[in-house]
Amino acid sequence: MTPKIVTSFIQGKWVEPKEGAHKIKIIHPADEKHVSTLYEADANEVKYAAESAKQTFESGVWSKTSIDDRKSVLLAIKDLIVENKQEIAELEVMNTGAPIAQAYGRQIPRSAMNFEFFAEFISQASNPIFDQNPDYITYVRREPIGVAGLIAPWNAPMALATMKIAGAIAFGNSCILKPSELTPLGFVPFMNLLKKAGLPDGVINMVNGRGEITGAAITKEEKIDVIAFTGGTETGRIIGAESGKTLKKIVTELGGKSANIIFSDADFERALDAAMIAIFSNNGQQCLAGSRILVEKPIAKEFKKRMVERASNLIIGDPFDPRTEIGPLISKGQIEKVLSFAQTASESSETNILYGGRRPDGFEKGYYFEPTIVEAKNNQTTICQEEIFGPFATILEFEGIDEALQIANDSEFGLVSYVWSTDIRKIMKAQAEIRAGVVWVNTPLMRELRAPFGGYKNSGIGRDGGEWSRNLFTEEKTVSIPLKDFPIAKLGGISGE
Ligand code: TXE
Repeated sequence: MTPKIVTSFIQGKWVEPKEGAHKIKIIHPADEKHVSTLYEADANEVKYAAESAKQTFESGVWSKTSIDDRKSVLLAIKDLIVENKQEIAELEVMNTGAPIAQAYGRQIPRSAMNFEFFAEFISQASNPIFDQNPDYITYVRREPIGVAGLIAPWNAPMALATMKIAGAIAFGNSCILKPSELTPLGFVPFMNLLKKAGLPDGVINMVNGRGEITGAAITKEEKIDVIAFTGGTETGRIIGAESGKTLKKIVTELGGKSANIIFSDADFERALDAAMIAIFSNNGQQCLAGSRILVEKPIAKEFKKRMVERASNLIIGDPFDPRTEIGPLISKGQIEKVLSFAQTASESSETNILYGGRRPDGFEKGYYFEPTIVEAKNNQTTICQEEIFGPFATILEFEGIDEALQIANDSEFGLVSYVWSTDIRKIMKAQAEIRAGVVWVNTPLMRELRAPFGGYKNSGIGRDGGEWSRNLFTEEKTVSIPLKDFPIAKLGGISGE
């Protein structure tokens, strides 16, 4: 059942809808129907959420519990996500238009896994001791930082937000989540399961609303100590600047225009399968999309032909149909943005649309966009430089590894990259020289939660994952204790005595 309204969730309770609140219509992107209404949290409501989170933190009810107790709550949250996966997945699809098979197969399992991962992580993490100096023992304590402000995007709402939530609370923090104003629905059943999992009220709070209102109030709030943000690069700049004013710690995971380099010695079929997944899964709306496909000249013609064939076979349809491979884009704004890139491609002499580039036939309603493949003559074209964020692949040809790496690095972004080759020398050169936070060699989308994830250049600042999430969400304290009495200089004593 789709909740009729969504408000804030603070101190374990849903906030009563306020008459004067700004209201946002939640739209199902497949038929453009108004399915729910969001009541926006203003700056006062964000303040209330921050006070609740701070008091909860300071009370110690969560921040001072034992690791074993915290671990069992995190595992209970994971179990409850699995138990409620149908409801959560359906709301996620209702909200995002992502194909249900992908919500079941990837997004919801990942949401559950985030809690399991951090439950296991905290039970194994240890801190360094320095005992090189025989007169002292010096060790490092990790303490929760306080209140985390978590600002999440709309493309994979549950999977991305729960990575932040699980990381924040595992280390003892309280948090305030702000989902995207486009996609609050899946968080309604999620917030409702927290009590049952044994999480004290006030540890996870949620406020909803537009970025420039509710989001901005989070970045300005002094009681918030750390911000974790995933979203667009321009928004990242604003959030970074605002957070700097109150000296918050911050991690940002921003846009990408990731190169997928396919050498002529690659396993062609596997590279083709992976290129399809990397650009067309989640309706192409993912930061780690392999959106710039670089193909070596000898195989380029065949690769383009086969990719077009595959794209023309993709099943576009109702995101609730388990066979659907491509659903609608998230919003009217997003489809207009993607269509404008198709327009640019159709007008430029530097680009050639091989497939798609328009709304598909038979879909009068909904934000549907055909899977699209465009070849570009040079990497300077708009469609090779800007993040499009839709099922829109650009293909460039190259000759030899030096040109491939030059093109791959010729981008303001550097989030992930893909390399397909059977030649270890090429692989080793590429993994060393690519300027991106992740290099996937002969595999698509391998998210190892133990390893750091984040971008170079305009793709962000900082990393998350295992130890890197711990760095973000904890303070480090160095404690030194002498092992014996030693002479302390007697300032103000009688000289020489
Ligand atoms: O994202 P925004 P938008 C990229 C993608 C997309 C573009 C714009 O290219 O087309 O960004 O998308 C909140 N203070 N990605 O405009 O605005 C906002 O409410 C505080 C890449 O929808 O960045 C939402 O919760 N918060 C990406 C979140 O930021 C603010 C995922 C993200 O929205 C704010 C999404 C402000 N001033 C888009 N302004 C990825 N890296 O996966 C907005 N927000």
